[in-house]
Amino acid sequence: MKEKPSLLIIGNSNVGKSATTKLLLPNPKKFKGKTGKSPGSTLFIEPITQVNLPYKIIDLPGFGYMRHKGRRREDHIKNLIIVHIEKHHKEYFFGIVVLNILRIEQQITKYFIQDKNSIPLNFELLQFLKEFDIPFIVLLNKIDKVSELEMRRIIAFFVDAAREYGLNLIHLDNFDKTNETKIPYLEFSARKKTNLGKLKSIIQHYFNLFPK
Ligand SMILES: Nc1nc2c(ncn2[C@@H]2O[C@H](COP(=O)(O)OP(=O)(O)OP(=O)(O)O)[C@@H](O)[C@H]2O)c(=O)[nH]1
Ligand SMILES: [Mg+2]
Repeated sequence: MKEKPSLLIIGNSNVGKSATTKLLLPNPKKFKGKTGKSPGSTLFIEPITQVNLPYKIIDLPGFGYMRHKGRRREDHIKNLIIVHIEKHHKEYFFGIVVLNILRIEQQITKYFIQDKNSIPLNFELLQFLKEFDIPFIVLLNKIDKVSELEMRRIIAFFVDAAREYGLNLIHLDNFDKTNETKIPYLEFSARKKTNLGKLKSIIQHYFNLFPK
């Protein structure tokens, strides 16, 4: 029997990757990975498989935001992720890039101020995934922590900044699945399960398309 295709879950530390993973499992109680208050809860690349789940989920360790745990470990994790994707990109039918909506502005502004020639890590990651032809969605998580107005403002800022780096983002509701030059995004809350149905249906769409 052929291996099940994989779903990639990637993003900075503590953004809610494991919390999102848990919501996709038919049997969340059996999920051994933990979600935690301390960044760096997930440290190993271990595929999650369940009998009633038609694909594997790879909940990658988070990078960044681990300064107290040391730069060397941070570089190590970044390397681990790059090597992993280079080696396994063909097995992925879809990817979810999880961002913490509360950190977006700060992160982008930091790069603009520090070094105008450098590119924010998350944009770098989006470009990296595009190069490997893995279709993916950007999940703006933790929207339960901001007001509707605040959310709209941050999203507009994010979409504008991304465009400057040549990344065209579009809301999932307006995303054309037959023309993937744009990258879909979706506001989300793993805590409140906001838009979980929409997320599941785009995952299903790409799962069905994947050659098995
Ligand atoms: N308010 C709120 N908290 C959330 C949400 N999603 C996750 N969290 C919390 O954020 C913290 C980090 O969540 P995790 O799922 O462990 O994050 P992670 O990205 O897997 O973190 P690492 O494994 O360290 O990279 C936990 O305390 C979660 O309960 C959300 O949508 N809203
Ligand atoms: Mg985790």
